[in-house]
Amino acid sequence: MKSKIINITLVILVIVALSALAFLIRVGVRGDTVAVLDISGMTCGSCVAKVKNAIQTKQGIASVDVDIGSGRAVVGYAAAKVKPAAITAAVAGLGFTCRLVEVSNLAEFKSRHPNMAFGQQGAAGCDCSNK
Ligand SMILES: [Cu+2]
Repeated sequence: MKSKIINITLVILVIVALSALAFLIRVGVRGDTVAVLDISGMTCGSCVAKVKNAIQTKQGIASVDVDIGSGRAVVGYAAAKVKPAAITAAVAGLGFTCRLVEVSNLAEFKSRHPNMAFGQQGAAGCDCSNK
């Protein structure tokens, strides 16, 4: 009985440790560039989740914010690791029409959009719903 509890505790600890590690690896990407995408065809939260996932799983992505109302996605990424064309292609691959609106480095983006909130990674943790 006692060893069963210890086993369960161990399993839980391992799961927590692994998810913490996965999180660290993901936020470990330092975004130095911000791409703003115009996406048409998103109709519900599931579309948003699909778009987010398609972008997020690419290498070099630091943050993804998708706003269904404006059809805008703001993506923070490492320019050395991924090209904006690859990001739009990932979204287009889902069947959405995706256009690259703007690419700027972090400083440019902040000065152009001073009211956008940034995520803790220093990339575009943008709250587009404020627009
Ligand atoms: Cu949908």
